[in-house]
Amino acid sequence: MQFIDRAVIEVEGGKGGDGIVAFRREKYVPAGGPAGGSGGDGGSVILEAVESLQTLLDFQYAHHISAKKGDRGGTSNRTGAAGSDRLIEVPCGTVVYDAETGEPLGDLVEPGHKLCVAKGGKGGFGNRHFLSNRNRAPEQALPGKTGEQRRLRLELKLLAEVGIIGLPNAGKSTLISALSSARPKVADYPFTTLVPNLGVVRKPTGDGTVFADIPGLIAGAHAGLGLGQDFLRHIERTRVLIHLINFTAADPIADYQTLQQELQAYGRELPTRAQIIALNKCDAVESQRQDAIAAQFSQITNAPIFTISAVTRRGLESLLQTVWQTLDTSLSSQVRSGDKDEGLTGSSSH
Ligand SMILES: Nc1nc2c(ncn2[C@@H]2O[C@H](COP(=O)(O)OP(=O)(O)OP(=O)(O)O)[C@@H](O)[C@H]2O)c(=O)[nH]1
Ligand SMILES: [Mg+2]
Repeated sequence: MQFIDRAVIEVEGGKGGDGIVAFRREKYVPAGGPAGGSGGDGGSVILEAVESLQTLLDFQYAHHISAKKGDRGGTSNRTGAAGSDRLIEVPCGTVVYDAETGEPLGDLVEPGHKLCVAKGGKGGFGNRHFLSNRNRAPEQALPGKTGEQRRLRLELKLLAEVGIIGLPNAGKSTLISALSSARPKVADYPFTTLVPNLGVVRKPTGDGTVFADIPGLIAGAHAGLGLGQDFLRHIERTRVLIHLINFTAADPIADYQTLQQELQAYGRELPTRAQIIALNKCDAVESQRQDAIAAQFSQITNAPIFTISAVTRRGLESLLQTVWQTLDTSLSSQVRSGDKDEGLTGSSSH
């Protein structure tokens, strides 16, 4: 399941430092020569791909990013200090465009890849630079050049890591609205949502994780009924599923089983995908019935079970905590099986 995360930012290289006009004034030297140093170059803005970011969430608020300017030249022919570069971390896979012309500027794929997006301005020459046989005492110095300025469009293809599944009307779209800035239509009838919605949910560690609201799963979806078959294919790429159950339904257990059977029938890796069960709409169910249903669920599954309300937000914090933990666990087991895969590829590629 992919969608494009976008951000527009302005970047500006630092201005070069000005060159200065100065003359040597030393004891016993009647007419000192020119000694005005040149300005230092301005710093550049450089993007760098890092593994620790997965989304462009951080750029929603950082619109203008500039590097430091270079210092003025000094007396005694000293060049001003260069302005330091400004390094901006972006997720691996970020594609960078000039926002005005649409021209692609680069593709930051591997961690450590860097791209200079706004060069700092050159420092201006001090008068010492203009010393020549014809002009022994130049009075001329140049100002530093301004840094490059650009509007950039950053684009990143996102993979949804968490899929929210459940029968129509379970509250999937309501839940993704409560957790992220996605605003899909919510209504009290089935099949309100026709295509998956994605939303970025911020982790406690800061970066975002992509959640997908997967609509249209009904009995028979694996065989092409409803809208669901395509979407089942999409959730193959997620790492954790939140199975959302409508607490107010006549038979929540049967609803759960219907969807589980779809996952089984579809096969691939879906039946073994990590799952978390969220019993939704608890605000509309009296607590005795809540307890009874939750107890029934704990009889038939080992998955963690949460009682939530996407409307009042009850239980959402604990649900998210378990999502983060499950993602961490599935990541470390993926790394282990990734090692194994590498070994296999290695042995077969001769
Ligand atoms: N009382 C209550 N109602 C809820 C809750 N969550 C969702 N609803 C209501 O349930 C109905 C369906 O919600 P949606 O979020 O559209 O459900 P969905 O799973 O996205 O449905 P489809 O898009 O049709 O698959 C709406 O009327 C929601 O207001 C909840 O926690 N409590
Ligand atoms: Mg919906």
